Amino acid sequence: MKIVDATVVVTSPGRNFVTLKLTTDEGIVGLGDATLNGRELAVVGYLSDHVVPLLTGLDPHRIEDTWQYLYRGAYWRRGPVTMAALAAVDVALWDIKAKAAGMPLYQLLGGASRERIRTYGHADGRDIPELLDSVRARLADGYPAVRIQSGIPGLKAVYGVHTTDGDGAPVLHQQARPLVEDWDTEAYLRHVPAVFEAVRAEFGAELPLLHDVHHRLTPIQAARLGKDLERYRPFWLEDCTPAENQEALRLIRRHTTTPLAVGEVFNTVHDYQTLVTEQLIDYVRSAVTHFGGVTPLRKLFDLAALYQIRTAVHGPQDISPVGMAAAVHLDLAVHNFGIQEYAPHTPRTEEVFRHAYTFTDGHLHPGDAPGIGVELDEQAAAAHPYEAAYLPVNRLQDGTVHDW
Ligand code: GCO
Ligand code: MG
Repeated sequence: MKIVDATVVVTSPGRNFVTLKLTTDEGIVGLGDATLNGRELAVVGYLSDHVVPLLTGLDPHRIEDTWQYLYRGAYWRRGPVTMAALAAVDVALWDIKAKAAGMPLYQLLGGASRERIRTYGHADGRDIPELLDSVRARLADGYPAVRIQSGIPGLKAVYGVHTTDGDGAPVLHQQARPLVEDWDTEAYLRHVPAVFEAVRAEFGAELPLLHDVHHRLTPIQAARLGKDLERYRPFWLEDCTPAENQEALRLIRRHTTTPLAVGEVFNTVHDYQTLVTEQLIDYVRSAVTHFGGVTPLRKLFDLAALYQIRTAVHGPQDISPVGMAAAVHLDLAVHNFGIQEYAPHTPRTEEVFRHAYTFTDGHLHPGDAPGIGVELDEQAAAAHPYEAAYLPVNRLQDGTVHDW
């Protein structure tokens, strides 16, 4: 079998998605997600100008070899643009291989290790009463675990507290220039324990509660927050510091038993080396789409398994249904699965990407369609052209830029 065509499709049914479509001489089509929120066209350029010309004529069955050829062959390694482009090729090749085998992808990855995939949903509110309503709504949706994010007294806009349009798309992400949010670390550190206190008081001790710090603290601040939250038994504290400084997690780990989750902005196993081998974290959080695909993410998961570290694939709405499908196949197959983040895509997005994966009673299943089980409706995609959109930026109250 040979690849005879490679096309990059950009569509914006509410937010931008970048998809690579590979076609073989046997008429098999494979899809891969290359969406990098806020920097989409950089990946389009990388793919169209530098990768697509190399793909035609290759044997799609040689997934590992193609990955190494594109990764080592570029000489310039790593980075989100490169690894999103590689991920799209890798997932499209797995899609083709599984379709050629007449099997859903999870079968080629070793078969199902469980019946279904436990997820967590997002609850948020501008204040605690609004957050409690949102937790109630997620529980009504069936979610077995909930991430809680709350507005902070005195701050006008913070990460994770979204306003949505009529279609459920987050308004914050539709800005033609980055929206400016504001930040005060002390106000945040004072408020979060009160948020957990209120949610535990309302919903009891058993509900798994997660919280995303979104890279905003110093190591000692993160250590303090981890300690302050221990009595509420969080499921995890996510991205408590900017973890490109992996050594920082040593200090945090010495001070708290609150489980730690890291990795959504990482793109290779090297970014995790200290964190995993020194057992400084409990969950690895990379997305298939930003990590170079199923091939390298599986290797990370196997390394993590040696240290009893579990998986928690990043699953925001800015991963397309193609990237989400690949994640759900991997989740079903690996032994050290932990939890999957999941926020359903909008109806407009689901018209463009029809998927076999299902969400029932708070659990995902990849379905049994051959391949990853996603079809791209190119006509529907063409009706939603690219729109420039940035992620927000964050400033301290004196105007200094802070991590968002
Ligand atoms: C999460 C993430 C996202 C990111 C987003 C950036 O835990 O789901 O933090 O909300 O901010 O994916 O594009
Ligand atoms: Mg996060």
